[in-house]
Amino acid sequence: MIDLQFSPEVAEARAAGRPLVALESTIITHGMPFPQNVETARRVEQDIREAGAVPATIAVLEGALHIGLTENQLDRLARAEDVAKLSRADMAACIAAGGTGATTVAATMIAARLAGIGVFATGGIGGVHKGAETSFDISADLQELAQTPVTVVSAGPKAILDIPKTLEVLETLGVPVIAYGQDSLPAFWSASSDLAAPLRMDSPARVAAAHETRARMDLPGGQLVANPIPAADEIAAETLAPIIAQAQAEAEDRGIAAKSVTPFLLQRIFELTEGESLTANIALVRNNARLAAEIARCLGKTAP
Ligand code: PSU
Ligand code: MN
Repeated sequence: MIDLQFSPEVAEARAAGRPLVALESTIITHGMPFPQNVETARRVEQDIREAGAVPATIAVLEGALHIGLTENQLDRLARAEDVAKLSRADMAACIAAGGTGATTVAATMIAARLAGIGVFATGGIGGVHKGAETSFDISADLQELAQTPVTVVSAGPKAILDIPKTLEVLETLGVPVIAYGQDSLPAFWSASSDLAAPLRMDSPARVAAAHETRARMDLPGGQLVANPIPAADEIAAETLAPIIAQAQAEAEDRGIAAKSVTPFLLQRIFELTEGESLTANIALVRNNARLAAEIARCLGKTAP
């Protein structure tokens, strides 16, 4: 088994059997500008503590897979430029080469499983990009959800994606997609979409019970929770649609491809909304962190 580098806070929580919530680091290095990225990362960790769980932010630093970062490590990662964005395909290569990289949803799920952490909070998962019928751009996050048993709390697929196609692929892969507290599938910056979610759950205990039932059935793969952004922070889908379309057209004109697509789109939408998309993104991540902490607290407490 690969060595894991636990932060003092996470090591202590493990020894005491306290509930842990994994957090990714690509959102810090590629999803938000400095200094909002590090402020958000710290704020989200604090939200998890206040909700009675322990945060474990995951990253690869100089060849070591870290489960939980110190203040200093978090700060250095947030300021660093040209950090690799790691997914299933390149995480091991980065570790073997002694490199440094931020973990995406897929890579964070792999690390969380190795560390025995069942729940992970993020903003939005990667999915099927618009135009995937020609570009074939489908995030490795979807395959990961199909094979790694971690419950991922998101605000739904990012609205830059083709959401109906993303749902279809998740269905094909056998991934439970659970809207939290409503019937409609949340769409990241907007609390609802015109698509019904395949499943609905109304309490953290129910999500935890479904997670544990899957484990007892020996089913590979995780669950995707889609937690709607709080109403006060959402941006209407109609407002965003032309902005997303413009960002997408620019990405195509400039030949942006592969790993750069999502970071480019998020950055352009941030500029075009004059920061409003970032404010909403921060609110939804915090909301997901609080729910993930509640789910983590229920794990191990549901009846077999
Ligand atoms: N959620 C956010 N912002 C982000 C991400 C999630 O609010 O930047 C990151 C996650 O790491 C996710 C990645 O795995 O975007 C998706 O990248 P891609 O589309 O290239 O698979
Ligand atoms: Mn992609």
